[in-house]
Amino acid sequence: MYKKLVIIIGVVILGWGMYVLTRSEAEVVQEPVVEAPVADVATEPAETVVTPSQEATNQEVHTVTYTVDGFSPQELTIKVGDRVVWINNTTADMWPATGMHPTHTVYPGSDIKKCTEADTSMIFDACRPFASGDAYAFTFTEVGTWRYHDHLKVSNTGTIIVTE
Ligand SMILES: [Cu+2]
Repeated sequence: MYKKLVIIIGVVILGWGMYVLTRSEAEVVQEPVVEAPVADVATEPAETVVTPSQEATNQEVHTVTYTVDGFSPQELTIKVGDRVVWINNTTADMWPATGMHPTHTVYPGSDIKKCTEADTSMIFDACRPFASGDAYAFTFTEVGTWRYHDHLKVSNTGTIIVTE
């Protein structure tokens, strides 16, 4: 009789002990999962990650088509940092470049003399003929009204208006 009672009490204590143990274990495991990642991901890294990625995705790419009638649209308003792609839809060659012809020095830093440099990505000048079907692209980093022309057919002009 006494032995049975001891066994029952033992089982009860053991059961309670395991309950407490598993419960506190569950709590210990749950706490970091719920608290730590939510605080970390939602506040700090989210902010530092969003800013550069927003900058990258904020860049819009605009298309100007070069046809027998000239550049279309003739005037295009974009935001600073946007990229413009000129697509040559004529059978002739195309060479978009900033004014004035023939020096191409109006857009800051531009000069047709710099076309011999290895990196011409910062000057608003195609620097060479772009054949039918080819596309020239330029990213505008300067605010202003920038007139350009086809260096191979100067009467064809266009304007890119870059706003803040
Ligand atoms: Cu020119």
